Amino acid sequence: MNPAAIAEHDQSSDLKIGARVGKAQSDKWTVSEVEALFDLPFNDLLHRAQQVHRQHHDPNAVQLSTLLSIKTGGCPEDCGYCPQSARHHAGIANQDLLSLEEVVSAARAAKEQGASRFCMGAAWRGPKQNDLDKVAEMITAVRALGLETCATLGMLKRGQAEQLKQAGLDYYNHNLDTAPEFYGDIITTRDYQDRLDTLEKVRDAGIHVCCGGIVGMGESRRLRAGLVAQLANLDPYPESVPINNLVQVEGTPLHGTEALDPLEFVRTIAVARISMPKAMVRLSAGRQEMAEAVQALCFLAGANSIFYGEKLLTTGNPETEKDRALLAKLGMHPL
Ligand code: SAM
Ligand code: DTB
Ligand code: SF4
Repeated sequence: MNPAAIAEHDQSSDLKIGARVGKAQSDKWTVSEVEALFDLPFNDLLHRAQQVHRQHHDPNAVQLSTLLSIKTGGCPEDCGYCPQSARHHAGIANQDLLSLEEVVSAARAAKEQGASRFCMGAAWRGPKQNDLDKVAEMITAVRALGLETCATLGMLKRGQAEQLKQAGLDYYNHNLDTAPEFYGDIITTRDYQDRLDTLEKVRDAGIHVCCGGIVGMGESRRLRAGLVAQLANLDPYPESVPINNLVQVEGTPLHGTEALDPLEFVRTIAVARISMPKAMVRLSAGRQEMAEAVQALCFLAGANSIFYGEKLLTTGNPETEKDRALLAKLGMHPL
C-alpha cells in the first residue's frame, strides 16, 4: 500500500470504533463497541492504543506497586479463582493479621527496592471494626515512609471507607472481576451489586478507585468486553485498572481452565487503555508465567503499571532483579 492508502486504511479502522475514541467520560460504552475494539486487526488495535497512551502518559514510564498479604487464607468467600478461600484446598498456610512492625518493615523494603505504592491485601469478606482500626494504623505508618497506600480488604460498610481515608489511604482495590453475566459462575457468596456498592463508598469517601478484573477464567471475548465496558462505564472510571491473567492454583475450582492466548491478553490491555485513557492500566497477576516479549507487547498496548516484588499475595511474581533488567532492556523507567 502507498502512504495515502495506509492513511485511509488507518482511518477506516478508526471509523469502525466510531467517535468513541476521545469521547466524553459521560458517554457510555456498549459491550458491542468494546467488542468491536477487541475484533480489530491486532496491529490496528495496538496502534490505536499506543496513540491514546501517548496522549495521556509517558510511554516509557511504569509505576511499581508492591503487594503484601497482611491476612492470609481462611476466607469465607467462594471465589473460584482464589487459593485463599476456606472452601478450596489449595494448601495455603493461614496467617492472622500481621503486626504493625511486620507491615512497616515490608513496606520499607519495598521502598528500598524502588516501589512507589504499597498495597495491603486481606483475605476477608470485609473487615471487622477491630481489624480495621489496626489496618488504619498500618496505612498511616506506611504513608509516613513516603509511599502511596493501597488496601484491598473486601466489602466495606458505611463509615469504613471514611476511616480509611482519614488514615491516609490513597487507593482502595476492589475488582469487578468479570462481566455481570459470568459473575455467578465464579462467585456465589456475594453479588455484582455488592461490589458496585463498595466501589461507590470508596469513591464517596474521596479515595482513588483501583478496580479491574481477571481474564483467562474460561470466559468468551464478548464477556471480556462486558468486563471492560463495566469498568469504563463507572462514573468516573477507575484511576487504576488491574488486569489479571488467572493464576491457576491447584485445589481451586478454576485450576485446569484452558489458558488464554497471550495475544488475547494483550488485546484486553489495549482495549482497557483505549476505553479508559487516563487510567493507570496495571499488567497484574500472571506475569511470572508470561514471556518477556508478551509483557513488552502489554506495555506497547498501554500498560503502565506492574506489581513489583517476588510475591503477589500467595503466588509468585518475577524477581525484582529480573524486572529491573526487563525495564532496562525496554528503556523504561519507574514512575
Ligand atoms: N478479599 C478481598 C477481595 O476479594 O476483595 C481482597 C483480596 S483478593 C485476593 C483481591 C483480588 O485478587 C481479587 O479480586 C482477584 O481479582 C485477584 N485474584 C485472586 N486470586 C487470583 C488468581 N488466582 N489469579 C488472578 N487474580 C486473582
Ligand atoms: C489485583 O487486581 N490483583 C492482586 C491485587 N489486586 C490484590 C492480587 C493478585 C492475586 C493473585 C493470586 C495470589 O497471589 O494469591
Ligand atoms: Fe476471599 Fe478475596 Fe479470595 Fe474471594 S478473592 S476468596 S474474597 S480473599
